Amino acid sequence: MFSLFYGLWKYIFSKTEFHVLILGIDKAGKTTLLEKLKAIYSNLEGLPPDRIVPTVGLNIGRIEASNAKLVFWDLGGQIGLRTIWEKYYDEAHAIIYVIDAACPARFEDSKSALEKILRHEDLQGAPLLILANKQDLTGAVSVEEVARYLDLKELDERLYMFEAVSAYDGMGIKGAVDWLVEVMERSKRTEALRARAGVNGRI
Ligand SMILES: Nc1nc2c(ncn2[C@@H]2O[C@H](COP(=O)(O)OP(=O)(O)O)[C@@H](O)[C@H]2O)c(=O)[nH]1
Ligand SMILES: [Mg+2]
Repeated sequence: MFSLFYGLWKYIFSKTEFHVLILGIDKAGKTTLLEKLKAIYSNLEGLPPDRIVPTVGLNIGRIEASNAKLVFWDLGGQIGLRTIWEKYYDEAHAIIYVIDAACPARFEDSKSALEKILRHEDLQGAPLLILANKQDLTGAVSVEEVARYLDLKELDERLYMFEAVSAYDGMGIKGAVDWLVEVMERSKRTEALRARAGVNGRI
């Protein structure tokens, strides 16, 4: 009986909550973005203590947007922490990839880190939102230029969007989140994650 209710609970839960990875190299602005997301969607619930993961290099943010519950995982970007990323890949509905648009010197590093992410089998089909961050800085390059620089080859089957944002002043963030919710609701990846949660719950 317990397992039946647990399965049902798990199914309902998995239907209403989306997990979004915030990735990018260090200093791209991931944590600043997470804090801005929390500030913009201020009807956030507090994080229940039992769900706080004390792992070094991981921040969690929960918001509600467009009638969906979103859980953001901000994973540390330093090289030494990148192995932690993979543990979260499997459960993610979508990826936000943050790039410091004002620092072309690190575009190459950013590009290769993203290519590695896109090749990872646990992230297959996860919609991808690429943010050209720090647009408030005069030295920031445009989102078109960032897209041209990245010249990504592995996006054919993936839902993706580039967006110019500023994690400082909030520019572009609402539109980006709206897009994210919309694509997560209809992506094959979400369908697969739901099916998996449902099957596990019934066992
Ligand atoms: N001007 C500006 N600075 C930013 C923006 N986002 C982040 N930063 C700064 O960039 C640095 C790295 O940000 P942080 O969020 O710690 O990067 P993370 O390592 O990717 O989590 C910090 O000094 C931030 O204040 C932005 O949109 N505009
Ligand atoms: Mg950070």
